[in-house]
Amino acid sequence: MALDEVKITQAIVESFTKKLEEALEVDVAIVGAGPSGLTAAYKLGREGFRVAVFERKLSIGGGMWGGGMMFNEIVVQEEGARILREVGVEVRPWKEEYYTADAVECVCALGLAARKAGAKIFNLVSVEDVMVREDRVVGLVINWTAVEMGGLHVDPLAIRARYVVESTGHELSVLHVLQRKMNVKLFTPSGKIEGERSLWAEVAETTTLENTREVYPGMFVAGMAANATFGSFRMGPIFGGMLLSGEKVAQEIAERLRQEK
Ligand code: 48H
Ligand code: FE2
Repeated sequence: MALDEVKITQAIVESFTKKLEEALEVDVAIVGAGPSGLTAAYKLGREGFRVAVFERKLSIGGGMWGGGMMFNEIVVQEEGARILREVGVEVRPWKEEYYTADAVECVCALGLAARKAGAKIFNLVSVEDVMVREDRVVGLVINWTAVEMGGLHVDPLAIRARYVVESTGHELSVLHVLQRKMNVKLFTPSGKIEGERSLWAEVAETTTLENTREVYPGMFVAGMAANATFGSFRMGPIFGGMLLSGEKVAQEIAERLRQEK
C-alpha cells in the first residue's frame, strides 16, 4: 500500500479531534502533568472516572525528570515507594532509610499508568483561566501553549469538569488566576494564597498531605501547589509527598463523585 500523506494527516486530525471531544466534559480536569497530577490521573482513571490532564509543556513529568540538581535519581520514603512499585518502577533501598529510583523511569511509568487507566493527556495545552458559576469552579479555559508563547490574540476553548485539580507545582498558576480575576475567598487562613516557604523536608512532606484538599468549591490543590497555597515549606528532591498527594486528591474527589451520583 502506497503511503498517502493526506491520509496520514486525516488520521491525525480525526483521532485527535475525537480525543479532544471526549475531554470536553469530564469528571475531573487535572492541570499539570507533574508527579502529583499524573498520580491523580492514574488513580482516578483506574476508578472509571473520565479524566483529562492538561500540560503546558511538550513533555509531561514536571520537575521529576531532573531528580536533584540534574542528578536524575529521586528519593522516596516507604509509602512513596509503594506507589512507584505499583506502576512498575524499580525502587532500590538506600541504607535502610530511603529508597531511590531512576527519575526518567518514574516519569515514564507514571505517564503510562495514567494513560493505561484511561486518562486523556493533552500536552502543549495551557490552562489560562477557569469558569466559575454560583461560587464554584465548573471548568477550565484552555489554549495552545504556542498561542501563549507567541503572544497571539487568539481566544481560548472551554472544558467542563465536576472537579478541577490544581497541580501546577511551585507556580500555582491556575489558582493565581482565580484569585486575581474573581477575588474569591479561598479556604486558607487569610482567604488568599499564603505562598511557598523555604526548604524544610521533614515538615514539608507531612504538610503536603494535609494541604492536599479543596481550596475553593470544585477546585482541589495537590503536590507542590498544595504547600504553595497553604503557606508551607518546600521539600527538595524527595518525591514521596508528591505521589501520596496525587493519591489523596484522587481518593477525596472519587468519594465526592460517588456521593453525588
Ligand atoms: C498547564 C501547567 C500550567 C498551566 C503549570 O512542578 P510539577 O512537577 O508539580 P508537582 O507538584 O506534581 O511536583 C513538584 C515537584 O516536581 C517539585 O518541584 C518538587 C518536589 N520540588 C521541591 C522543591 O523544593 O523544589 O509539575 C507541574 C506541571 C509542569 O509540568 C508545568 O508545566 C505544568 O504543571 N503547568 N500546565 N497549564 N497553566 N502551569
Ligand atoms: Fe521543585
